[in-house]
Amino acid sequence: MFRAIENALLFAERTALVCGDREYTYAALSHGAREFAGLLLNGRSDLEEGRIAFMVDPGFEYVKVQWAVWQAGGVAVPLCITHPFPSLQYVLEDTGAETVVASVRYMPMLEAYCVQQGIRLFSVEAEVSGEDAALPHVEDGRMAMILYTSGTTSKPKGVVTTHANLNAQVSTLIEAWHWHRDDRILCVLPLHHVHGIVNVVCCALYSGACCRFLPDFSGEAVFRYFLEGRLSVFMAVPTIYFKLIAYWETLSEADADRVSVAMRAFRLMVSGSAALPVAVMERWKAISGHSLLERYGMTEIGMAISNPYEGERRPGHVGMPLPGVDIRIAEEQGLPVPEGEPGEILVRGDNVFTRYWNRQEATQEAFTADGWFRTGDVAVVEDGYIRILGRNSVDIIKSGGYKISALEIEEVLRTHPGVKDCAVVALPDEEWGERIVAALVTDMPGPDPADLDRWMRAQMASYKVPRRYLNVEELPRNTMGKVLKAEVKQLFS
Ligand code: MCA
Ligand code: AMP
Repeated sequence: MFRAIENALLFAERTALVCGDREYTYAALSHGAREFAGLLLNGRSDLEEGRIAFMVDPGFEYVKVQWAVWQAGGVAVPLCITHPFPSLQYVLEDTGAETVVASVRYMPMLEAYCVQQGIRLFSVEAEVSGEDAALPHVEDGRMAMILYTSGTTSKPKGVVTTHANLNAQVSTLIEAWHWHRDDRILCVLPLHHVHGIVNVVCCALYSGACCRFLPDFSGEAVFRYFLEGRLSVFMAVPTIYFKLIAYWETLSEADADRVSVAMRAFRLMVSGSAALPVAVMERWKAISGHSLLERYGMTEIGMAISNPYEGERRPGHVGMPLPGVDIRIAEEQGLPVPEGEPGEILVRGDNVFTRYWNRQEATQEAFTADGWFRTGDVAVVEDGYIRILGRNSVDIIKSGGYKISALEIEEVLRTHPGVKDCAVVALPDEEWGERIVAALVTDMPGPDPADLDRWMRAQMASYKVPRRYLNVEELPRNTMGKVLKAEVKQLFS
C-alpha cells in the first residue's frame, strides 16, 4: 500500500493539511480515512480493486476519501471538479465505477445518472458508524489509481498506477528534492492530475510535511499566503509563474518588495508539466531570487527527469534522470541514438504505470518489445543535461499545463449541426504555452462564435475549448486526403 498511510502514524500530532483556517493533524486524517473506509466497505472485507470515483473539492475531505479508497482495497478515480457532465460520464462509464463520492455541491449533477446506472452515490459528509472497520491487507502490486490523460486517440485513456508505482514516484522525489517533515507546501493545482496529486499532496504527506490548499488560483491569493511567511515549497506549471509575474508587476513598489522578500525565504520552487520559457525563468529569478527547478514527467510515469536540487539548474533543459529511473534517447526502433543526437525519450523503472485501463492495444503500442515506455517526446542530451525538443505528434497540445488531444476536440466539434468538418491546431502562446484554435468548414456565414463557445463548454472542459474559430471553404489536404496541420496553422497567422 502507498506508504504515506503507514507513515502517518509517525507524525500523529503534526499538521498534515490546512484548508481555509482549519488545520488537520495526521491523526485526524488517519482516523477520518479509516472511518470512511468502513463506509466504503459497507460490510465487505475488501473492495477488490472496485473503482471508486470521487468528485471532491481540494482539501481534507479529498485526501480522506483517497486514503479510504486505498485502505479499503479500491481504486481511486478522482474526477475533475470543473468538468461538464459528459466528461464525467465518460470516466464513470469507462472505469465502470461502482461507487461515487461527492462534495455536497456536486451531488445534484450526479444523482440522476447514478440512480439510473445503479451506482452507489454518497456525500463526502455521509455519516460514518464511528467504529473502526477491519481493513484488508493491500499488496503493493495492486491497482491504486486511474487518471485520465489525452493522447493520440480521440478519447482520453485511463492510466493505471499501482501502489508500488506511487511509492516509486514519490520516493524518488523525496530523495532528489530533499523533502522533509518541516516542509510546508501550497497546493494550487487541480487534483485529477499527477502534478497536484503526486508531486504536491502525496510527497508532502509521505514526508510528514504540511500541505495547504488554495482551491481557486489567483495571484492575489497566492501572494497573500506567501506573505504569511510559513511556506517553504511551491510547485506550479509555467502558465502559473507567468500569471504570478504579471500580477507582481501590478503591485506597488512596497508591496512587490514585501512579496519578493517572502519568496526568498522558500527552500524550493519547481516548474513542470510544460516547457518553462527561459524568459519566465529569468524574470522569476529577478523577482523571487529563485532559479526554478524544472523537471519533466508524464501521467504514465510520474517524474522522470529533473534539474539538480544542488548544482546548476540549466535554463531550457529538464536535467538528468531521477534516482531509480532509466532513460534512453532512442531512434524509431527503440535503440539508443549517439549522444548529442535527437531521439524519443524512453522510460523504464518502478515508476512506470502498468497499463491503460481496458486498452490492451494502446498499452502494447506504448512499450517497446524490451519493455521501455515510449513517451512520444523528442529530446537531446547536451553536456549531460536533457533538452526537450518537442513531441512526435502535432495532435497533442499542452495549454496551461493540461495535455489536450486535438482529435478529441475535432470529434466533438463535428457533432455540432453547423460544422461540416474541422481541424484543431495549437499556436504558440507566451502565457498558455499553446493556444487552441479551430478551422471550421461550414455553410457560410457559419455558427456564431459566442454560441459555439457556449455549446462547446457544455460538452468539454473549458481548457479544451478553442479560443478562436476561423471559417474556411475547405481544409488544406495532401494528395492522400490527410489534413495538413502545418498549413492550417498558417491560416491563423
Ligand atoms: C483557461 N483559459 C484559457 C485556458 N484555460 N485560455 C486559453 N488557454 C487555456 N488553456 C481562460 C478561461 O477560459 C477563462 O477565460 C480564463 O482563462 C480563466 O479561466 P480559469 O479556468 O479560471 O483559469 P485559471 O483559474 O486562471 O487557471 C489557469 C491555471 C489552470 C491555474 C493555469 O489552467 C491550471 O490549474 N493548470 C494546471 C494544469 C495541471 O495541473 N497540469 C498538470 C498535468 P474566460 O473567463 O474568458 O472564460 S500533469 C502533467 O502534466 C505531468 C504529469 C507533469 O509533468 O506534471
Ligand atoms: P500529461 O500527459 O498531462 O502527464 O503531460 C505529460 C507531457 O507534458 C509530457 O509528455 C511532455 O510533453 C510535457 N511536459 C512535462 N514536463 C515538461 C517540461 N518540463 N518541459 C516540456 N514538456 C513537459
